[in-house]
Order: sequence, then C-alpha cells, then structure tokens
Amino acid sequence: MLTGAGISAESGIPTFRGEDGLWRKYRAEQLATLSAFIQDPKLVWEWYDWRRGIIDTKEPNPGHEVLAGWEGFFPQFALITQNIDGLHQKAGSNNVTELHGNIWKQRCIEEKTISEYHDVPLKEIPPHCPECGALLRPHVVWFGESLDGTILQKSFMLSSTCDVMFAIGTSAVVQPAASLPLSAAEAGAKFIEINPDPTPLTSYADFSFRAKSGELLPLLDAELRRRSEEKKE
Ligand code: BJW
Repeated sequence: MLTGAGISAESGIPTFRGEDGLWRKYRAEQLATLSAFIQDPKLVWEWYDWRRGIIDTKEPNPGHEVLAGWEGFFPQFALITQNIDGLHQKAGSNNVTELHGNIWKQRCIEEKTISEYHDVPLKEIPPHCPECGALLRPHVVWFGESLDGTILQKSFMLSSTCDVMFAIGTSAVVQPAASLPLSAAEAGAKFIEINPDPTPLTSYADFSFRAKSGELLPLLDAELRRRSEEKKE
C-alpha cells in the first residue's frame, strides 16, 4: 500500500500538484530544498508552521480509517506513505513507513538528533536545538535529498514481495516513491490504483478506480468483509 497527498485531501489538507495544490502557489525550490533552508530558514519554517497549523486541525477521513482497519484484517498488511501529516497514525495505523518524514518531528542540523514537537504555532522561528543551539530543520525529505536508506530498502522489499499493491492518492511523479508500485507489479503482484485522475502508473495497473479514496475505500472494505464472512459460512 502506497499512499500520497490525495488520501488526506478529503480531510482538508492541500495536495501538492492538484488544482489548489501547494506547488501551484509556492515554488518548491524556494521552500522544499536544503539550499532554500540554508538561504532563509525563517521563511521555510514559517511555511512549515503554517502547514502544521492546518494539519493540526484536521482529522482522518474514512480512507485513512479503512487502511487502519486493514492492519488487523490482512495478516501481512504494510502501509508506506509519502505523507508527512501523521493522519494514518491518528486514524489508528500502528505500522506506518514514512518515506518523506513527519512534519511533527525536527532534526538538529549539527547533531542530527530527531525530536518530536507538537506546539502550534512554534514558539521560536526558526527553532534551535535545546542541546547545542544549532538550527533545527523539519524532519522531512526535500528535493535532491536522499531518502533514509533503511526505510527505502524496507519499502522496496515490502513492495517486491507483496501479493497486492495499491497506489492511493499519489500523482506518482516523485521518485523513488513512484517506483515502488512498479517493483510490485514487475514481481507479479496485482496492482490497483485509486485516484480521480490518471497518473504515469495507470497503464501498469490491473485495476484503476477513478474515485476519491475516502469514498471508494469504505465500499471496497465492505465488499471484502462481506466475502470473507461468506467464506466462513
Ligand atoms: C486524490 C484525491 C482523493 C486528489 N482521493 N486521490 C529529474 C530531474 C530532477 C530531479 C529528479 C529527476 N528525477 C528524479 C528526481 C529527483 C526528485 C524527483 O522525483 N523529482 C520529480 C518531481 C521530477 N526526487 C528527489 O529529489 C527525492 N530524492 C532523491 O531522489 O534522492 C536521490 C537524488 C538526489 C539528487 C538528484 C537526483 C536524485 C526526494 C523527493 C522528496 C519529495 N519531497 C516532498 C516534500 C516533503 C516535505 C513536505 O511536505 O514539505 O514530498 S515533494 C511532495 O511530493 C511531497 C510528496 O510526498 C511528494 C509526492 O506527492 P504526492 O503525494 O504524489 O501528491 P501530489 O499532490 O503530487 O498528488 C496528489 C494526487 O492525489 C493527485 O494525483 C490527485 O489526482 C490525487 N487526489 N484528491 C484520491 N480524494
């Protein structure tokens, strides 16, 4: 299971590339790169503080809730997300692999220590490490930065050994995340896409649902549970 910003759209969190997407209003290279941060940490932190404020008020939607339920329904369920909003965990998912980090965590740029901080708004912008006084940065993966090697390796391992792969609410243009469903399909998994719009992955999908995940996933869930009950009878 790979999710992207679209699964949180129905919770009211802006996507990146949709009609009201963040990259339509803001330039990625001015806000989501290390060089942007080094040049103007205050500006970058103000943007993240604003986004934290939005995310803080939002709740998981039925799409997140179904996936949280599937953790107990399918014996070997794995959830990999590109999202940094923490809504899967808020919905009750315990085992979430976060490819691009988490907006509620920050990292000291000197010591590399990671801490969690939930205050909204931030008390200090830009914030500093309480231990060494160096700048803290959001614990997220910006363009041009490598993903955590262990997380990436685990994600490719899970993808290339699964029976069924879903890609939900991702435009599938950002690498290496977009390659995960392909690695699953190449290894023989059934590949299902849920997205109102086609993506570069669509032509590889066994099934493509042109739908909102918060609407489709509960229907799929009800049908799967009905069939499972039928089998038991
Ligand atoms: C719904 C819905 C509903 C709406 N229900 N669906 C060529 C040139 C230059 C660079 C590259 C290149 N090729 C590859 C690269 C590298 C680059 C990359 O991929 N760039 C491409 C954009 C071209 N990748 C990287 O830099 C990565 N690192 C890396 O590769 O390291 C090695 C390397 C280093 C240097 C050079 C080359 C290689 C790191 C990528 C980090 C991405 N970071 C961000 C920001 C995270 C922090 C933050 O949030 O601030 O991650 S960018 C942003 O995009 C965010 C997302 O996780 C990610 C993916 O977006 P996502 O989730 O797909 O959202 P959207 O908005 O794009 O799509 C939403 C979808 O939902 C749409 O399809 C809607 O239709 C759908 N939808 N409503 C279901 N209700």
